[in-house]
Amino acid sequence: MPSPLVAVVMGSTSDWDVMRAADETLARFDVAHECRVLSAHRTPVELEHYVKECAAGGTEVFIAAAGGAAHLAGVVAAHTVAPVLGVPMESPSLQGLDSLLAMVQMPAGIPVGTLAIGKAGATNAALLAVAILATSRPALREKLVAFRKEQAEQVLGARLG
Ligand code: RP5
Repeated sequence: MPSPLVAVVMGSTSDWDVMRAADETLARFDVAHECRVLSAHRTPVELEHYVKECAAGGTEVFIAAAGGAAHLAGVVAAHTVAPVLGVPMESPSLQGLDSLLAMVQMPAGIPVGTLAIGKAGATNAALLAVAILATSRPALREKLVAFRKEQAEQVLGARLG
């Protein structure tokens, strides 16, 4: 199996309802990607193996989603020099503020680009992954420009009442 261009990992199946937005966004841009459930604490060995295998096989961007203590994205970043985009999941106890603070507070040296909590973060992580890939892929850049144009037209064409 060839490595996906973008690897999307999440800590639990309970994250999938939100992370579906990243999957759908990457699919919209025809970006080869794979979504997997792998946990930093429940499956640490398999996670390390997956990240190293993807990175060696040509994966260019990782997206990692987790909630609560949310160390998944940091652990992914520890095993690759490819860009890692983190999506904090909304948690039942602290509404995702815990996930956000855990993810965004990476000590200097191992960066994680942290997006917004929840679905907006999932969508934007995918769009940012597309933008990263588009720096060296003119066709993908064109698609991104068209997406922005379509979005602007929807806003400008909105009729209220
Ligand atoms: C994290 O703990 C997962 O990313 C999820 O957001 C959270 C809760 O996981 P479950 O208890 O629902 O499996 O590891």
